[in-house]
Amino acid sequence: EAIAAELAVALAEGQIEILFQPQFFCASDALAGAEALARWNHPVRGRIGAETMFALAARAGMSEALTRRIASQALAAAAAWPADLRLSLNVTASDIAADDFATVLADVIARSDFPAERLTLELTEQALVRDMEGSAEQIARLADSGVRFALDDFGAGFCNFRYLKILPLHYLKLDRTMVEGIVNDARDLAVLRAIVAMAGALDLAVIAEGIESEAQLEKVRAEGCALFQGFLRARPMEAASFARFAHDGE
Ligand code: G
Ligand code: G
Ligand code: MN
Ligand code: NA
Repeated sequence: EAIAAELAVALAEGQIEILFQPQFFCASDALAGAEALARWNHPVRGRIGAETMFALAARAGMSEALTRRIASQALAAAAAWPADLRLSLNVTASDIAADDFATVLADVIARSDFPAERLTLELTEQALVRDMEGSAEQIARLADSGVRFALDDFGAGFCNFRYLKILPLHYLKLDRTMVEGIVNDARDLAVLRAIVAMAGALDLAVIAEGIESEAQLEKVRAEGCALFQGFLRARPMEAASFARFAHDGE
């Protein structure tokens, strides 16, 4: 099919680009690592976002090839970072649905120069709904090898608390809609406070996403979020820019 051929060209010719968005510790403002955000720079159609790209890959039966490429590209870049920084990768529904998801990822990690212990995989609830128990098994296998897991976009959709019970999670990543209103809306702040308390009871570190103002940062810090990410401090950047940012703070 046409899409499969185009994706094959994209993989062969390096049209898949990965941007890295810095993540920081709330307490110290120190750099903690980065989230890899992939996109397809198509020579004719222009920039294709990750979601569309993965939908096309799924249709073309190329999900695994795309996942392998993005993961290995991101791990290769991260191998040159200072050794205290973590890398976060997003995991899609088609990844998790594959029976050999854990094996594929373990293989990519083994071929890289980046240790499993510094890798975080961000899972969305949407990625988990299809087969939660099957996914949980594969997630547990990767967790045993040192990979950490984050539940991404928390608060954006239907929250199924069962994920919190059965998955070996390390982080809870708040969707940016959970952060947007906390400065001006008492109810929004109350929801944030309750989630942070729950996360604390479950021994999960909270990552606040979409921090765009100092006032928001002050609030998530005061409420006890461990980490933050957002345009206030840093936008997603090219690999070389992030490497500079990581080594000498820009
Ligand atoms: O950066 P951007 O606005 O394109 O991100 C849009 C969405 O695409 C986000 O929800 C993000 O999690 C997802 N995404 C970005 N990069 C990847 C990737 O490499 N793999 C997967 N599965 N999703 C990604
Ligand atoms: O769904 P996920 O969390 O994986 O996707 C992260 C997305 O959020 C990326 O597309 C990234 O560009 C975007 N993002 C990160 N920080 C901010 C921010 O401060 N404001 C807004 N509007 N988007 C952000
Ligand atoms: Mn994410
Ligand atoms: Na998110």
